[in-house]
Amino acid sequence: MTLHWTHQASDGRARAGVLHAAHGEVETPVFMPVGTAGTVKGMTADGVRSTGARIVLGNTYHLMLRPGAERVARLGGLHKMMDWHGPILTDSGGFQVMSLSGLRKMDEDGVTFASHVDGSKHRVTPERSIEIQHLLGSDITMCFDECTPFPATHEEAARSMRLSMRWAARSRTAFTPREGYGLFGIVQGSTYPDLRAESVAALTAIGFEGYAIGGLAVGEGQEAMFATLDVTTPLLPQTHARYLMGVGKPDDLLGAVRRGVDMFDCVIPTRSGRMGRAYTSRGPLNLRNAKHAEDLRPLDPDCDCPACRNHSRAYIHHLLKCDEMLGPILLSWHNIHYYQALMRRMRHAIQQGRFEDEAARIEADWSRPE
Ligand code: PRF
Ligand code: ZN
Repeated sequence: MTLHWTHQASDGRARAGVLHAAHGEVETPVFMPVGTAGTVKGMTADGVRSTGARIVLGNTYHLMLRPGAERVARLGGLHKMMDWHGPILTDSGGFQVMSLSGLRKMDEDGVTFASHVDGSKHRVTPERSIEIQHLLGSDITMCFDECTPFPATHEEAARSMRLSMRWAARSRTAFTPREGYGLFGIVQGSTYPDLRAESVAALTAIGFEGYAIGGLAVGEGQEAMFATLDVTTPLLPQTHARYLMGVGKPDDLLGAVRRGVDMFDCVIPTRSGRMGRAYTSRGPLNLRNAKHAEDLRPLDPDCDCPACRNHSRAYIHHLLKCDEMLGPILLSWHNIHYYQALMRRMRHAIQQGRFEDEAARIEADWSRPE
């Protein structure tokens, strides 16, 4: 059987389930740490696993530029290269081409772009994106799509979404099915309910092992993102995993799980960790702030990650002030651990039919003074 998702429990529209992948099983709702260039920045693979993470994300765009997809394959594939033996989902490249590369030219067939590393020219088509993801060895391959920029007129969003749907059909044809491996379609259509519905219909007619919701968290704001989820997730098959791409902050995750999303990825825990920010059960902290200079408390009293077990806010503040690399490492570790604990709490609450009670408690704690 190809990769699939089994339903365990529902509570309102929130769902708990299990993703069955070639490299292992993953309980959902799940947060996938981002391992862009073959590493979750600042962490060993063992460290990532110790946070509770069971699946990580890799990027076609970065790995095709360095070290190159064929080289990753010669090195034994992405799992072996990064010593991550659990499932890996790879993004298809279109989104990163648009946000990172220089000069781009898009046509019906694909995208030509200049590398953000050395300016060299590359071309990606749906067929090449799928081939690259095969070479990397991803458990979950993503269709090659265009993430419609925000804002977009209805006409622009329709043209862009329909191109992504033609690319989804080509991605499906290019994908070789294998036991435990799967291909996810990506719903586009900006914030327009009719276009989201058309996109879901186009993808479900083709048929995928899972369905991602793309084109959100691109500047529309949380209210519009939630409104778009409200009109999209009810249209998706109940039997398949739903993945909200590139989301988000803890309150985005909670609101999206409430609306029926099962999978997430985001650079926020690692990127904001590198910038000195910690997400905690009592809301975010900026550890560069002088108020932490003599604070002997841990980042989060409810956390048992190495940063919280062994170190004080004062020490982490000091590390950041001195630009010591351990500061960002400890904060990335804590943030990923916090995200995993948050997802586990939501999962258990769904399984026990008390999601809204738990959500209310989590939300109240975020704004409760310490
Ligand atoms: N498409 C792809 N990757 C993505 C997105 C998308 O729309 C987003 C949007 N938030 C993040 N990553 N392929
Ligand atoms: Zn911690």
